[in-house]
Amino acid sequence: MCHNFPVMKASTLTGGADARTAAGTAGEHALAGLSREELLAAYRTMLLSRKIDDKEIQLKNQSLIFFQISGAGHEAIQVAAARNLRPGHDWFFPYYRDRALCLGLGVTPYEMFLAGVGSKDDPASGGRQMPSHWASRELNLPSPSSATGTQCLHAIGCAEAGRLYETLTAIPDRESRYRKDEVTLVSVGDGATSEGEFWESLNTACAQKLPVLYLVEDNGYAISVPVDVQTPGGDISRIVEHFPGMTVFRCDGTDYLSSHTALRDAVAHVRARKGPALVHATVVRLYSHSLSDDEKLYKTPAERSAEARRDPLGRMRQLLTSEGVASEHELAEILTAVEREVAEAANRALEASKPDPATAMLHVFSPDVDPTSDAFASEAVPEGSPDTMVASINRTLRDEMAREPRMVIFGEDVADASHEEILGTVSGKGGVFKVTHGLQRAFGGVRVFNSPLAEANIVGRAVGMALRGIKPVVEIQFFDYIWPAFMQIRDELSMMRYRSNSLWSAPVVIRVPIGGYLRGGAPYHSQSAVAIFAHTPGLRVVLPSNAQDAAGLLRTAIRCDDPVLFLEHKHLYRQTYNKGVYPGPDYTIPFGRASVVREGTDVVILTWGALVQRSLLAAQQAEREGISVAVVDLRTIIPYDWDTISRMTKQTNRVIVAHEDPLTAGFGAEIAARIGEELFDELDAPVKRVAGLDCPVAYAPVLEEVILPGAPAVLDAIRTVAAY
Ligand SMILES: Cc1ncc(C[n+]2csc(CCOP(=O)(O)OP(=O)(O)O)c2C)c(N)n1
Ligand SMILES: [Mg+2]
Repeated sequence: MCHNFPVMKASTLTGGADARTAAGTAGEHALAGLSREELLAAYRTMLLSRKIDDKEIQLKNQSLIFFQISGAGHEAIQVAAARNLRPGHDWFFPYYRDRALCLGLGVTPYEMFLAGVGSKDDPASGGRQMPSHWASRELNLPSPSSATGTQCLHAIGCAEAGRLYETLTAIPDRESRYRKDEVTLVSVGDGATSEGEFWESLNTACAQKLPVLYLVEDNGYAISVPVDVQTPGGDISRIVEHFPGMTVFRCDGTDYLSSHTALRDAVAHVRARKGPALVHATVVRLYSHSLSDDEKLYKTPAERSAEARRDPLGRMRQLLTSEGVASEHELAEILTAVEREVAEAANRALEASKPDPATAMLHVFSPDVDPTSDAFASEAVPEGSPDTMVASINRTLRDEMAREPRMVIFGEDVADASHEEILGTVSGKGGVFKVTHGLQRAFGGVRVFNSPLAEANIVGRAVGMALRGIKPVVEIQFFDYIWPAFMQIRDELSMMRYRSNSLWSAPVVIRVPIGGYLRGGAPYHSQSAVAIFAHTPGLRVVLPSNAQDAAGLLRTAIRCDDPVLFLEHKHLYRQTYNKGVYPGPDYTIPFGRASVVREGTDVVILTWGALVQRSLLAAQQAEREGISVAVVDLRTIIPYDWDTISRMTKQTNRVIVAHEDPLTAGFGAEIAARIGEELFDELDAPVKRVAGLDCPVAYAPVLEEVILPGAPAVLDAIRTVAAY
């Protein structure tokens, strides 16, 4: 959300003029079969929503809360959605404007104000999220982000999780985790439908006929950008209705009866497992985008007053009185009661405690399962003869799939063959590097399957599944192509636990082939940029260099409760020097424990990945020159093993950090800086970095050889540091 400017017009709620000019549709609908109680309850929630907005605006202007975004003008469609769905039974992926929806589901005004004041008692985030990011376990309301559109893919994963629980009978507690007729609701604005994630989600919703209900609340604007600029033809449902299997419903989202009818029919459609549906509701954004925006800068006075005439509250009041559902007096009583409730809730929230500053670092990772602990230290129980790293990873995945019925594997080309009936005739693909070969054959296409060629789709769906306890271990085919998923990784996956104060988490493992030294890998099959992910709080970053470590670290990744980026060096998949004997089906290695792969007394090389072997070769040569070099394989970057770094620095007093990432802002810079800060007195030479050049990896082998550091570059560094 954007927030820069302070102005906001107040609610026109209590004025009746706008209501009188609103177009009523009540007669046509004969009250849509709704009882007096239902209509009044709906009205009350709509009114409550508006009054909370207005109170928040007041509090923001008094600097008692720090952000405000309103749902004014969207209340009718949202309450209709809430009243046609079932909190705690169905699942909900709303967006920041869905106040009335969330009130209708059961979030209380007090909880809303707790978020506004940033209280530690805010049940959605404990003061970590902006207001209007509601979350609740009881209501099946996962923690949302502010990123427009990412929630669409979570909704897909959520709906898939329901289907997985329905299908995978080996999951012990599955009955309590899904409902046969559950619906997943995802709501977006007209602007958010331009995000790729919306379209990626439609692909999967339709291809898999998932029970997902899209609600597009089209207020004609994305901040200041009008919908005709946003969407070809200015009408999203005209485009979406051509998706095979999608059913579109349209309604005037400012008219409660029209909204109710559309939602009732759409929910019934999805609940009956007839496929996904999309409700396109036209609404009005009665206030500026947020309190930081001033819509007078881009909406004409005529446009603004036309919008005000469609105020859903005014229209509802007119309906209720003209149809004899309630008198003006009764509506006034409701207003008084709502205003009292809002004032009391706000006052209570203003008294609530703020978070303790000492808690700022809590909930970055799981407080329950610590993958750095001795609980993950185990003895290898070797089996068979030495095999490659690729074989070791395949075996580990196989053993974990057998052990954990909630685990699923998906990504591009990871299945053996999407059309299972041909598996009798072909041996199967099983990944472009064959890491997942045979897993679909062993565990079936429900648990091992291909995704569309869409990286955000892979990670976003995995997040949605993990929210419900499925254990996705997904593959991004090449590190070079992880970037469409970066939004999902950085703003969703890694942030889910922190932003919700551990109410929700998404412990997904993302396996990614990484790195160069391939001869011909070129700029798009050789990238290494580990440091970018190290700069993503909430994500574990693991990079094994040999077969046995790969097994132990991957198993820890799968069994821990944090999101893990598991980086598999392509060049190391099938070397002979890093082969290992499979260490058994329960072998785990704690994160944050480096491996001293060579002892030495004069210089220590801190390294990981493909540079481990190159450093060893350089160390052997240096030995012949009379320099004793230790080599430390960090194995995990987040967390990194400071104890071992510190001990080895004290032992040798001369340090090299060697990695494949480009030099500038590589993770070596972090380690060097920390050694400089904390161990300066131990150093007999400046910390030396050996790294890739600050350029992409070029195709021609002669270029690749100078761009990526090899043993000669490490040896040069050893000589320099030793001679200092
Ligand atoms: C990915 C992303 N890009 C940009 C923004 C900033 N932003 C917040 S809301 C918004 C407009 C959204 O418009 P729409 O989807 O129509 O919803 P509305 O606010 O109109 O209800 C923008 C650009 C964001 N939050 N996320
Ligand atoms: Mg909009």
